[in-house]
Amino acid sequence: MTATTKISRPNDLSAFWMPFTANRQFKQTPRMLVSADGMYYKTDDNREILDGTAGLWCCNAGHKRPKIVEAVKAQMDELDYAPAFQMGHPKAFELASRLAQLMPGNLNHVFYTNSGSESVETALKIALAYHRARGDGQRTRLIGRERGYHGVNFGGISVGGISGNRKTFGQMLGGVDHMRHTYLPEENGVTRGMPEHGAYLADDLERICALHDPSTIAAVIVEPVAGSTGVLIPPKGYLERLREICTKHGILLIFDEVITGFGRLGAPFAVDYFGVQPDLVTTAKGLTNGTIPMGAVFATDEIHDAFMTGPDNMIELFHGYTYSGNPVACAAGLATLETYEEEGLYEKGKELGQYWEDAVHSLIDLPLVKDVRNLGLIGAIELEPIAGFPTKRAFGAFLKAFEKGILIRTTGDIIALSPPLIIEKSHIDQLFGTLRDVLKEID
Ligand code: PXG
Ligand code: PLP
Repeated sequence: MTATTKISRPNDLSAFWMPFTANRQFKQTPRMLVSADGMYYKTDDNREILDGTAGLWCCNAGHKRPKIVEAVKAQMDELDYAPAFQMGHPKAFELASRLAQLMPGNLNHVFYTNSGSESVETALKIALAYHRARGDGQRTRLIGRERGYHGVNFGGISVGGISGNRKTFGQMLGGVDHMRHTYLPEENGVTRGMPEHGAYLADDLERICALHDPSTIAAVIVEPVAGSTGVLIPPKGYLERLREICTKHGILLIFDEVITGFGRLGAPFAVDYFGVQPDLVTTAKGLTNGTIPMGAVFATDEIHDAFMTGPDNMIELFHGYTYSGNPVACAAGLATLETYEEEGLYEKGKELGQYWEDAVHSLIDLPLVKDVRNLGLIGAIELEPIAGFPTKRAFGAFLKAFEKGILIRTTGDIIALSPPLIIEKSHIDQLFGTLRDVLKEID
């Protein structure tokens, strides 16, 4: 039977093994999105759903943006694919130059990947290879943080700090250790913006240095704001302190900006927002507005140049993906950057920040709400868990919210919100008005 004669069975959901999904539960009562425009999705039963999460933190300019749609169509007509190794095409260079211009400091070199997970693997490998290229090859340890999320590949889950993502997958990378996470509910509960207490948590890196000896440590990787594990905002002074300790010991600092990149905080990157300069930055998601899979790792001049020393016919870094710098992804990336710039979307987190913050904090009076926190256009509403049934309450909220026409995201018993940056005050009112009703109605 050929593909064209194969009977289509739209009601058969069994073949698609869905990611990070309770497959059996979902397939009993599926939630299907069939189109999207601007701030709204549409479901197969023709309901509009307000997107409170920018897809999965990636559609920062909202949906079906004309410039991106046109650029992708035109690119498919012109050059669909070009080999990525020992070949180039103009848009890959153009996009890299524009990205390097957008990123502050001397993070001037861009390595393309296809996802956040691949960006993380790439950055960790560059860190190891950098030290080796400089004759410092004993630096092989990688340090992450509890409650960190760095994607799902082996390097990322090893430096990541989520037990559910780690426990099933064997020994993972050797030589990895983890710092304490930055959530201090006693001291910093119900904080607006960055918490006051906890810069000292960065000193946990000194403890790890004392244990392993800093000369064995290649890199530290952190999310400037931890997203996936429930929006953990760094205490004032924490990232600065981490930078100081890394510099003191010759350890590379990697910021994983897969979520914070491309305007989420009200600046192009967390690097701008916090004014702390890392050595490597990982990105993905918002780079193409979520349309075509693409990630990018930024490296400083110093790191890049350390590789450019041998004979010039030598491959400097044994790493790369079939789709690194894919032309269609590059076209989407260029059109995305133009859309962000033309519409002032990097500024939105600042412009709407106060209104957003007030909306997030307006929910604290509800009995089920235990903590609320926010930064830029990110918000978290932490619920009291149902005793003995962690995650159940928040998932109930997610289902009820979808029924009532808003898309929220939950992790554990935390609701995380991260709307497209084109959001307006009326959408914020709709989002939080509906969420208030949801939180009153659920068990
Ligand atoms: N690093 C960070 C900081 C991330 O947030 C990744 C790496 C991995 O990216 P990819 O493209 O491989 O998924 C991420 C991804 C959620 C959620 O709901 C978050 C992510 C992905 C899916 C859902 O919090 N973050
Ligand atoms: N597996 C096999 C057998 C391959 O040939 C390749 C790439 O050539 C890969 C995996 C890696 O694929 P990608 O470059 O898309 O990551």
